[in-house]
Amino acid sequence: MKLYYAPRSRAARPRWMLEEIGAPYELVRLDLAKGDHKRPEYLKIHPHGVVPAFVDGDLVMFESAAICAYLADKFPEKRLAPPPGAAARGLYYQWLVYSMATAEPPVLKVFLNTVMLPEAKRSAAAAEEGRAQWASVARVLESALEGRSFLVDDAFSAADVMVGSIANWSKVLKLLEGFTVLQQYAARLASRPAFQRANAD
Ligand SMILES: N[C@@H](CCC(=O)N[C@@H](CS)C(=O)NCC(=O)O)C(=O)O
Repeated sequence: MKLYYAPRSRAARPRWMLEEIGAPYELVRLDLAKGDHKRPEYLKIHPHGVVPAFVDGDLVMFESAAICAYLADKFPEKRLAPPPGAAARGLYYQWLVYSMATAEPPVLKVFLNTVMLPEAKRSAAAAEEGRAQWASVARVLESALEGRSFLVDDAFSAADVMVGSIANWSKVLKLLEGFTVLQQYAARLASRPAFQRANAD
């Protein structure tokens, strides 16, 4: 298994999964500042030229959530996903998709408009809109996590890798203030040795 990776990026999610699993893998580091991800060799692996991308034998794939879900199924003995057909599997799919479709966009909006874009291109209104949208996501997550440690069946899963990575990103952007349950969830996940190894650089 080979993971195309850059530090402090969404590639930390499948790296975290790989560290939870403990199977050997190769980390291919791309220097985004040097444009490694836009070179023709890499564009053959990821047509959008972003990280992560993942190779396992003949399989070449991208999208962090899909890679995490694939890895959970490849190593069923690690119990990182409820079994197919179980009711919990439905909720697991729900949170995996929610992470990308609903939770990440507002965090990205705040990040772009407060950190990433050049100052002249930032919009305070867009950042505020992102904060409001995130608050509604945070309330939904807090209600799902009330009285439990993890999202699905109270057992750690790939859904926690996805949602937890977004919760920890939102913490860096100071979006967790006032959301105590989510703060504790983010801290619980960040204290896992596999999370720390995946985010060490
Ligand atoms: N939805 C994709 C997003 C991938 C993505 O946008 N990656 C960013 C880093 S977090 C990237 O490579 N950006 C470099 C660029 O856009 O030039 C995923 O979750 O895998």
